[in-house]
Amino acid sequence: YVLKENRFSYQYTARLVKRLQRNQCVKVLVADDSVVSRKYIRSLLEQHLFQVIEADDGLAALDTLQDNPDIKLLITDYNMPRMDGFGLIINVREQFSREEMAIIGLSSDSDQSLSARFIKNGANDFLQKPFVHEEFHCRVLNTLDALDMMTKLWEQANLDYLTNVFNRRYFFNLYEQKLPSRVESQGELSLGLLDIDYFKKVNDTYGHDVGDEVLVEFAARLTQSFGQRFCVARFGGEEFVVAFKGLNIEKTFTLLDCFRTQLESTPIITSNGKVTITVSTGLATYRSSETIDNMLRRADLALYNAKASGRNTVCI
Ligand code: GH3
Ligand code: MG
Ligand code: MG
Ligand code: MG
Repeated sequence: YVLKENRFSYQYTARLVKRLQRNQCVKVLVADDSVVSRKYIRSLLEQHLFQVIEADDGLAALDTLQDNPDIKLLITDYNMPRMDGFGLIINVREQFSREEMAIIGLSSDSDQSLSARFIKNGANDFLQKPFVHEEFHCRVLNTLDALDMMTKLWEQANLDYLTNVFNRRYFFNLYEQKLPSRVESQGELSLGLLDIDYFKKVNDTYGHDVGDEVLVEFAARLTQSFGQRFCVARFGGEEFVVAFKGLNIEKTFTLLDCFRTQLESTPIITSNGKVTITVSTGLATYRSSETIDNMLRRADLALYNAKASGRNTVCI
């Protein structure tokens, strides 16, 4: 019986420690016009090691969010001057989805319809003031656990399991159908289709695990070179795509060719020694009102030409 008890308490403690570690990385914004209320909520959150930022009304909260887009949880009062809680969350939901930020509404108002209205406007939960500490903590932790779970689900659906770049599904969700309007609003668009040369040989020579390491490093270099500005996705196997938007074809070509020369001159360090790889790239630039499938077909044709002309090259 004692053992059982210990095991329970060990698991309980482990869960608590894990949560506290998570909380340390979580920024919470508290929007409330009452200083007393704000300080009180801050003290409750800090007991659980959260990073707390305060705002004294809805407009101030919006400003704070511009400077801190990594805020994970917004706790907002209803009645506030300049902009109330509803105005605030309607604005916030235009910029941050439920997968990106959680919102808990608060009010000391006795109006019973407030909780439903908060939730309809985009809040995840609502608390009536005054509340008991325990309920506050339970709701905050539940809301954040749900957010973590949504983030995990989103990542599993949209990121490539091996290399952590976007997957095919994400790429097509982003570009399918909406192509013409997207290109018009963002300027030129080119797709670079990159395929590692003779990758089968890497697997055959060094083994599949080293092949995986090479793919991970190749994706990391793509992200390093292009990931900040452009969408980098793994299409499957050793084939990747980069969507260059707002850049003309000459500049895009230069970037891709630069990546190619850097790749061939910088061996990849693996658990089985250095491996040098090269890449062939097909490049296609958007033509008026064509579909993403058509662009990809043209990029694939250019890639075929790059392979046929001896590999380690960029073809248009
Ligand atoms: P080419 O220059 O014509 O592109 O030749 P290649 O050998 O790169 O192309 P091919 O399509 O014949 O072979 C691709 C290889 O990539 C075959 C497959 O086993 C390997 N591959 C696909 N996905 C993975 C993966 O996730 N991990 C590893 N290690 N290998 C993979
Ligand atoms: Mg108020
Ligand atoms: Mg290949
Ligand atoms: Mg291939």
